[in-house]
Amino acid sequence: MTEPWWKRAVVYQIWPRSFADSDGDGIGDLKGIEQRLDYLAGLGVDVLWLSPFYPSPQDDYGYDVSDYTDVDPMFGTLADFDALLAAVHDRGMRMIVDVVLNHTSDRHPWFVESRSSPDNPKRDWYWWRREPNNWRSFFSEPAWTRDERTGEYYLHLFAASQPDLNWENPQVRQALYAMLRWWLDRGVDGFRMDVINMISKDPALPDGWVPPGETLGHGFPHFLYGPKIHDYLQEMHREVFAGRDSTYLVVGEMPGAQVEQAVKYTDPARGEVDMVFQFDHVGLDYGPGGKYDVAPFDLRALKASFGHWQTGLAEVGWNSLYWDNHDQPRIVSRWGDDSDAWRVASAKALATLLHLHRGTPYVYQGDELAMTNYPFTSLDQVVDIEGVNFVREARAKGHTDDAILAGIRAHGRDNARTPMQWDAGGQAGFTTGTPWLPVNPNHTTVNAADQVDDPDSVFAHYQRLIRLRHEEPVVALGDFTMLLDDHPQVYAFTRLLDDVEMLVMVNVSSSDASAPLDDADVWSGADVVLGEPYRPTMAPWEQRVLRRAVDG
Ligand code: TEU
Repeated sequence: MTEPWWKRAVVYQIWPRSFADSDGDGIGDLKGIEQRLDYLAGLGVDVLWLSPFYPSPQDDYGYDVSDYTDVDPMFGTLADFDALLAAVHDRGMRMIVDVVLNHTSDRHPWFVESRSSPDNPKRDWYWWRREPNNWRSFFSEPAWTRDERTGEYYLHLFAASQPDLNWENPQVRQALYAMLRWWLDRGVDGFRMDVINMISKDPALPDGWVPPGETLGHGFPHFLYGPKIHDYLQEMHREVFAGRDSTYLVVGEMPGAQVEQAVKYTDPARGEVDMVFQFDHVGLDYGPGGKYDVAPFDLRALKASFGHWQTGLAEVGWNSLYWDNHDQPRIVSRWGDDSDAWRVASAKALATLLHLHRGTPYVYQGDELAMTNYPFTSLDQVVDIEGVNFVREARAKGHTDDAILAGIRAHGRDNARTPMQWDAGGQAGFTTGTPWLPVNPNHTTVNAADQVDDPDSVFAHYQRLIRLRHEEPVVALGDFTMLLDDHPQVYAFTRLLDDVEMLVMVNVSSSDASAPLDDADVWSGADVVLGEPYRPTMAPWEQRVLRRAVDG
């Protein structure tokens, strides 16, 4: 059985607002992306994931869509989109688009109609209630807003300007399926589906558990794995992809998804999605206070999490592999070491660790350059709605600005959203105008121009890893076995396929490590694919990838 193409692919995420600005308005756009396609082809990635570019009031930077089948003028036109897609295909790459199916903008005509009166035919396209339940939204406020016009409340798991669609209503589902078919007819190669595991709610909308000292409840058990989630995903798959001969890529973003659920979601026989973005590892350094309460990182916890998912989807299903995206801080600053001494080595080490697991790797724009977190100095610099709402709530709870700033500096989403660093010039080559968000001052030393022709650069290391996945079947398809589970510094594992075994060892720390392997002798003479030959000690951020032949 031939494996689907995406099992050997590497995906590159573009967050259009901050990738490349072609018209000097300080905001990235589609023409800007097209102008940088040779850079992406040179990196070797197979698929571009384009975060939302649709008309939007930009309250949540595009994840509040007011028109699903057009392009926001700040990003360009549908003609620009078609030209971009054609140019991507001309270079042998594919492109998937981000679709936001759980909620729309409150400026979307569907919601404008729905809120107009209780008798409007689209009233039931959203969740309206005379009395709200106690759910908390993901953006630090009640998940219900009272609409003055009718005195009723509507549900929004995110911002008040992102009302949730009511998937119980078949008209809603059919309208979304038609939209998805519209983009497939336009030639896109698949979808990244935003918070797709939240589309089925428990229709009783019961109150959630209220943590001590809090007033709002956590509704997660009532919408993160709703009663009809598998029915809806299977219906969508039938309605959207049936009768189409291409093999598309569909990745579902699923906060809170568990391995057992992911096996069902990604089992090809069930016709739901191809892979999911799970959040287990991105919460490992969250303290009891949540995302902005930063707790120490423990490599053993990461090994336990990745190991759990590697084993859990070894037989059925498929993993996505990611450190970063537009919602996460930069990994080299988070679990690497972004000091001048270790930034390059730690970025390469973390890339090797991630890319050689079994699953499809995702590169977030700038990861391949070791872009770092932004040196925020004040809470006034926070522009992301999740951060802004968190700051307001934390201040109301009496937290000091210094404490809040520490959380924002470490885990704020704006860290991932600073403009792409193309060169050391004024605005990092991102724009000839004034960027909508300041460029990271370290762009003078961290930029693409300095790296694309440097064989020792982080960019070149990503090229090697991507080539390895294309050329070595063991990387794409080999069985995974974790080693040294309890080692606090070294992450080690093997991959095995037929008569080829690969050993991957990475010192995930800025200090020397001792990491003797029980079967060291079998690796002493192995081929060195990346890094250093085997020896029982490892230098800070040292990595080694060895290959040997085994009896198949
Ligand atoms: O993110 C869903 C999500 O769970 C994140 O918001 C998460 O809560 C947090 O930021 C990461 O720890 C998706 C999109 O990726 C995000 O940009 C949107 O804000 C959100 O959905 C609503 O559409």
